[in-house]
Amino acid sequence: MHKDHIYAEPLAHIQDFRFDDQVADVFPDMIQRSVPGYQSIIQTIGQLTNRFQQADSHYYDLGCSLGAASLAMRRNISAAGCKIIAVDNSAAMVQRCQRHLEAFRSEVPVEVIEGDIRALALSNAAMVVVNFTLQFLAKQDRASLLTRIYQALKPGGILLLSEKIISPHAHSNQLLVDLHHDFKRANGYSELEISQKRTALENVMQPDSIEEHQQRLQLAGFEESTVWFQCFNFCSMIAFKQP
Ligand code: GEK
Repeated sequence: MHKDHIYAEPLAHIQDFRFDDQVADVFPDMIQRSVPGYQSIIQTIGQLTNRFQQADSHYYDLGCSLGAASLAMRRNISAAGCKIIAVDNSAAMVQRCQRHLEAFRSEVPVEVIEGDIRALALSNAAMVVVNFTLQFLAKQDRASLLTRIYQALKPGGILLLSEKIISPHAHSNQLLVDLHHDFKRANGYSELEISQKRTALENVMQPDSIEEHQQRLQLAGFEESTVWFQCFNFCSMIAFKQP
């Protein structure tokens, strides 16, 4: 696993963060050291797949990066006639994702698509995973994606939505940010790396609060949703379509 040193040296000009070759090469290290609970979330995606799988269905991984969620779903599908569709608009991610998936044998087919999830046709879904991807879409594009996901889900289907979040209360929000930065320091990131990465993400990633997510999920049609994981300013939710 290549170590993430992308922001280790002072940069004269910090460009907006992009999912290019440089990022894709260090992505597993970057996400493990930056997102508290990432591995537990991936494991739980597997557990949920096992529980909510339906035969003859699609399983979507939207913003799949290197395919960690697709691999977790694939390991847990035993029902017949299932297919995983993994989508990302970064060519660098999609190429590596394809290779990762080919490195393990499985009966369950996976289609890896290079494309924008905002323009993707969705259908016949037992489960849709949006693991830390919605936060990269423009705010005005988020509701329509969730509505299309709800419409594509079969009765009894679920959406797994993980996001970096903000707290609407300034004091709590600052504490969550500080605790997250402590987590990054403990994982070997320097002050310079933390601050340069923060600047790079500023225009690219705009988090919502949990309340905003819940309202949006409800408006999209989801009858029920729950936060099943939170660590500092990172959380993961499950939204249900009634059986
Ligand atoms: C994981 N889910 O390891 N269309 C398609 N892909 C997009 C779009 C878009 N409009 N916008 C961003 N992406 C993964 C981790 S990373 C999260 C997801 C992070 C893609 C982008 O190219 C990147 O690969 C991914 O969403 C976000 O479980 O790096 O914090």
